[in-house]
Amino acid sequence: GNFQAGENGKLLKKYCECEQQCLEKLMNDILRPFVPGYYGIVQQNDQDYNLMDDLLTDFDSPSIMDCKMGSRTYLEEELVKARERPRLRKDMYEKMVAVDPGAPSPEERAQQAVLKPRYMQWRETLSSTATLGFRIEGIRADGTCNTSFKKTKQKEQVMKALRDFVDGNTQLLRSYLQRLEELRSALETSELFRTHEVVGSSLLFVHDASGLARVWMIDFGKTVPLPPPQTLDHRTPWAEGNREDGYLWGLDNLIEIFGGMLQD
Ligand code: 4IP
Ligand code: MN
Repeated sequence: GNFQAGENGKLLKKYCECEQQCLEKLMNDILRPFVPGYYGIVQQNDQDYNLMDDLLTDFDSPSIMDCKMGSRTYLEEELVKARERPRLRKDMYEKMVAVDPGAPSPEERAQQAVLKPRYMQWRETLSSTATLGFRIEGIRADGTCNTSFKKTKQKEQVMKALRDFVDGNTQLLRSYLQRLEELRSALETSELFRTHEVVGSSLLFVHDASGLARVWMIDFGKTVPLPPPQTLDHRTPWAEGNREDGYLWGLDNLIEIFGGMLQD
């Protein structure tokens, strides 16, 4: 897999240069408390890894949720690549028909393959990514993994998944909501966030029976610097070329949903 257990509360994640650059910069950014601590590159069995904090060490049998943030889950360069040298992806076609046999177009069916942007956009519109700016990728609780959220799209479906995740515990909802609001304030002042396109990054929610609940930003393999002096507000709708990622729009929606659940 992508991960190896490290020593004393650390984790090795398969090296990715983009992620390495980002983690290094995050260590000097206001976002530092919201990301895993980063300790540089290490080698193991001829493979390079990024060494970072294992975010689960302070928890006892944690419940974990991964929410992929943003309204776009692929870099704009994927569109350029798909136009200039289209690569037929049989693996993505297979993943598509496994979820919805009716999804491929007649042409895609004939080719038994799809282009990557097509697959990524299909995933976005099937889930809440396109309509809410985030989606639940997976939840792990009581020793079982649930990744069957590919069609979790409506606000009500999202709320049900969140309520199940916290097992109806409103104090946990409150803790998460507070942490999300703190994160939003930090994001709105972060120099790194203003100057980077943040795609495919997730929020990791972790709690346990003690009531400890935290949220971290993870996965920076597609977080890339913009050419200066370009900046993003992360709320403006995406149009090809503007590089907006919808990250804060998604976080606004997530915060509103948590808040709404506390009102019910
Ligand atoms: C995956 O699709 C995810 O979108 C990956 O994004 C993406 O990796 C994969 O593209 C794609 O197959 P499923 O989640 O539906 O399986 P992420 O890494 O953000 O989770 P990229 O390379 O875009 O980061 P390929 O091209 O790696 O297969
Ligand atoms: Mn992820």
